[in-house]
Amino acid sequence: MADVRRASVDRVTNETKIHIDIALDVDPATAPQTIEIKTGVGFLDHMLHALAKHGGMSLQLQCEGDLWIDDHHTAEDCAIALGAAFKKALGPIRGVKRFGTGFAPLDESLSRAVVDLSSRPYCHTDLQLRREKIGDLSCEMIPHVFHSFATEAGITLHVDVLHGSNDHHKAESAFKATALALKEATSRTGTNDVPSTKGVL
Ligand SMILES: [Mn+2]
Repeated sequence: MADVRRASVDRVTNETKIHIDIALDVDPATAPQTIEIKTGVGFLDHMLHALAKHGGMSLQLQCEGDLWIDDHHTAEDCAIALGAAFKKALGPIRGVKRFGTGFAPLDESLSRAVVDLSSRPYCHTDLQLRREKIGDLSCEMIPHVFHSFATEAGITLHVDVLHGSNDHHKAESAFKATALALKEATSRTGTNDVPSTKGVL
């Protein structure tokens, strides 16, 4: 297969210290899928693991964040660093599909995600979350994670929970749908074309 698209990112502030190794491609022979997420926030680990798994990525992500304050800086900064790593691994937008759509059910919940590797950061979310928290992750941070990731990655991302009743299911289906959309958008076309009438993205 073509070269595995990889990147590493270190992001260090007074609030969080993050290291990421990402690979956008998996090859059972030369680059098997490996995922290890340690943010200190269990439900965030679960969501990022689902994103990597179903996005066909390998992802190592370690974060030492100021969880004695709350989960805000950790969730936000992991999403920012992941967006930066994704963008770096992807490189110039050429030879890829650019658009991707994902639908993922989890029992009664169904989510839709649509991605455009547009180089124009935009994010819309409608996740219908009702609880204050899921595990140790504040529900208000879940849309913020999508927004921070999309902004830093430079992509257009729309994520909607179409229906559902269990907040854990809704959130997980939203991350899985996003994973499927990213996987399609980043998949290679076998050409070196820039997928834009402008000739540049
Ligand atoms: Mn789950």
